[in-house]
Amino acid sequence: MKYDFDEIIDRRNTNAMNTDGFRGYIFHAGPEMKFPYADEDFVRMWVADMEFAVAPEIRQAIKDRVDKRIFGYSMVFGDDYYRAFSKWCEDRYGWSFPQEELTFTPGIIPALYELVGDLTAPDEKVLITSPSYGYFLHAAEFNHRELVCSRLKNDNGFFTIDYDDLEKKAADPKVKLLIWCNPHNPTGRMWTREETERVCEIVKKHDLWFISDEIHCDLIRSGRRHIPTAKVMPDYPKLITCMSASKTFNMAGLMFSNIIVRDPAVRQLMAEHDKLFGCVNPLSVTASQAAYEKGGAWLEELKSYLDDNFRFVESFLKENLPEAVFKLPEATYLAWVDLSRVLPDEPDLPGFFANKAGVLLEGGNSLFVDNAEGFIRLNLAMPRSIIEKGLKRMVEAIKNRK
Ligand code: LCS
Repeated sequence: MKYDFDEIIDRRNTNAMNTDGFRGYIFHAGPEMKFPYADEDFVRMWVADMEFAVAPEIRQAIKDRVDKRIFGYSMVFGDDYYRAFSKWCEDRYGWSFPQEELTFTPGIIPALYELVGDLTAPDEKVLITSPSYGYFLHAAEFNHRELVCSRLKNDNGFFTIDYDDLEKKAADPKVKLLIWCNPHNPTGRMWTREETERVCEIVKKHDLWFISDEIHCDLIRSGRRHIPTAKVMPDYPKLITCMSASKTFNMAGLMFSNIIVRDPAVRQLMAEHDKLFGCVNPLSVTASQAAYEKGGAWLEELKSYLDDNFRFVESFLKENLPEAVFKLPEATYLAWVDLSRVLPDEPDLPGFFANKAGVLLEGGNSLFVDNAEGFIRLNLAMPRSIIEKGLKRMVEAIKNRK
């Protein structure tokens, strides 16, 4: 391996959410919340960023930009960025899109917050599948829109779409927007072409706006290929695709994402509502472009390392926690583990593991909206030695509780 994914990097004093933000995010608490573990002794398997160093090719590009010494107001001019990103999409997904459809936001969360308001009226509803990434709910709440959940079906840890239920909910005349997640956080499903086609048919039939959040589309098991929703419905004008190098290359803090919007009127609305007037952080553009131009080799090694992390967790759980239900996910670096048979009467799984095992993780409906009871989500984007330590502590805590 050319890149070192075993190195343990000290993230203290970097204002990282991962190290310093868990009280607020997981427990809705402030510094008054005490644990039997010092903050630096936690094994942190929660927020979806990685413990790995950003690829040296990207770091070098940022350094080169820093050496230009001026960081004035910046926008994405010319077509260098578009060429880099569209080549990435062409090479990896066999898909491309016209340059005028490409817009930028400081993260996909801000895009969701804005689009829910732009695409729906106050009495209209937003449809998602559950369990769900929490910010799909928060985007609806922020805009005071009602959220409707269609529960994914769980077949022994493998999740599928309940088409009858989705169709029934899409048929509600007040439902105007489907926020779709592909690959899916937290279950790790990569929707197949057939599955995507059926969902697209439902969307078309009921004339919904369709946000396809594909932020996890590069973080897939080796050998797999992502199918953008836009490739399955090449002509549907009400589709918006969200992608970003931020998750793939561990630079979420740089706050830069690609929002591909087909409808010119929606692009216009987004531009009007853009509090940044189209300005972007120059270091972020440089980093994203370098990622798409030079990050491919690093990503392939990362994927291989993650594949091994997943195999390690699978065999560890089989051996040490056989009642846990866990299927290797097709995508993401997140393990979605059903502990309902292991800890059937534990109402607060993140609280239990933080206090009894010194492991920070997310789980349950309070973080994943609905249909998540009894589940925990483990972030595996870290050196294997840390994962091993975390899992051992978790198993020990479960034994002590029994
Ligand atoms: N959409 C999905 C499906 C995500 O999983 C995340 C990050 C975002 C959007 C956020 O995008 P950003 O605003 O950073 O561009 N997911 C996270 C998670 O599950 N835990 O921490 C972050």
